[in-house]
Amino acid sequence: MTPDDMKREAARAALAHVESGMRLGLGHGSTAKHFVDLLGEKVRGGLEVVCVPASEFTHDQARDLGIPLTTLDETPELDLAVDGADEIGPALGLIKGGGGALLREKIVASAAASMLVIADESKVVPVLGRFPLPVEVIPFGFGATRAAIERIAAKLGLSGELRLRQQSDGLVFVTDGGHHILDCHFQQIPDPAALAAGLSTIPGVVEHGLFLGLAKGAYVAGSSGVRFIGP
Ligand code: ABF
Repeated sequence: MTPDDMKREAARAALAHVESGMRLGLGHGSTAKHFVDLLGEKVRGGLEVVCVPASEFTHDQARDLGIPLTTLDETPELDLAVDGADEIGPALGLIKGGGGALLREKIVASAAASMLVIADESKVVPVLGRFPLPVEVIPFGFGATRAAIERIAAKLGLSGELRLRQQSDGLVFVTDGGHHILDCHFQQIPDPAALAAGLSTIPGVVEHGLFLGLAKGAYVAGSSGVRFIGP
């Protein structure tokens, strides 16, 4: 199986949780894209769901597949959110946001009674942090926000480069919400809860990519098949 086949198999496993009548949150990224593709097939087969997409990309994909869409204004409570992750650590703690959609992903996941993660085995890690932690920041006051993040990191014994995310053409990346992303290369985050709490105190931080206590399970696909990681 190629890594892409694994992502598709993880997505297929999560699809087994979807029933007619459900209100779904749809994530973003290449694994979530497989889920949306497979969901589209089910919808064409008669499955009745309404979905809130977490990115413009997923919105357009779902719309093109004929998947009924709604918003969190019309449908503030969801039954299930299904999304990928950049890292899956202990206790189903996640790093997300490599795809640049972490804010909407977190809003959608938080609106759902349950969140399932879909990923290939490469995403499972013993300690979060090898993947640079994305922190979404307001452009205004960027320098002060960056300095505040550095202070909080230093207090927790974390060091590493904080890099403003750029697009391939060298321009600063702008999120769907009009913000920037600072990728924090900490390598290891032994206490994700303390870092999450610290980041949340900084006014210029819109959100961060630590998703703690949100995922209720993960389907992880490897060459020998799909396994479930539970709480
Ligand atoms: C999103 O997709 C993320 O938050 C994460 O950044 C990414 C995972 O990407 P992929 O599924 O392409 O590996 O859900």
